[in-house]
Amino acid sequence: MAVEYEATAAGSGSSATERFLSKGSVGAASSPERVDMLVGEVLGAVHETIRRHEVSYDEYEALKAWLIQVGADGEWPLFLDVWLEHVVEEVATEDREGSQGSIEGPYYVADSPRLPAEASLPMRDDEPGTPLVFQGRVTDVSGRSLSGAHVEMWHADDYGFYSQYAPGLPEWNLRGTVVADEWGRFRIHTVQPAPYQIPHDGACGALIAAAGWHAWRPAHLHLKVSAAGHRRVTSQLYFRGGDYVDDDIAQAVKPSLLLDPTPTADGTSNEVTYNFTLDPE
Ligand code: MBD
Ligand code: FE
Repeated sequence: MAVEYEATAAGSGSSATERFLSKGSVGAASSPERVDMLVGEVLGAVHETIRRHEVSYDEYEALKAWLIQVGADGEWPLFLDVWLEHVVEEVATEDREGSQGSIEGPYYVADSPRLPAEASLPMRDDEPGTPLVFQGRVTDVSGRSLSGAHVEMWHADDYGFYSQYAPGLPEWNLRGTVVADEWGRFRIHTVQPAPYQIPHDGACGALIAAAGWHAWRPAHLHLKVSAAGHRRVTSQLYFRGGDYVDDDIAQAVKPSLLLDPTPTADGTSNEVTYNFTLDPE
């Protein structure tokens, strides 16, 4: 069972907003014709829902207050990545031949410490959780080694907290960029993450409570795997049979992303092999 903890919107949502804005990634991505079509369609669908279900003024005002609160809580990255990103990811990667991926989510940080092909992620001396050895190989679609590929990994700790988004954790805790060896191999020592609970004191938590949903994502490892001349794969890997694997609030689980770790001979840790195949650019 997952460990209960106090997730705060103030702690994680607002730092995700700040980081996203400072990336400067907000800009004109589409022509006026396309904006007209996309926004027109979305608004048309909302209008249709209002008519079909006879949405009242009270409900309209509740929506208005809630939308304002999402911004005030800094939870737009959380809201969008939990409820929309999985479809954007599906559309963006449907032509891939190589490894499938999943959503990035709100807690990626670029430029994590660079580590050799066999390495431990930065962690505290007494880092809680079952040790996990995550190993594999990065190849192209014809099976050729991608020497020196970068395997970026970030994940929550045993309590479901991400460094840089929860107070009290070392800056790069459980985040690293592992450089694969000349055969594309890597071996990463870390600990198994816990399931992640969406913060419940903010607007997203209020929506979840109002709709009677649960607030959980299954335990997951986040990865970005890249090599020169190849398409980067952003992925998440899950633990088969774990809580919420079949019921992820972010709908970001795919069968090819399930891990089956096995205990090592001495029984002190789990070990799993997972290989990545990158499409050409
Ligand atoms: C997460 O850890 C996450 O990966 C996503 C997609 C949304 C919220 C929290
Ligand atoms: Fe996550």
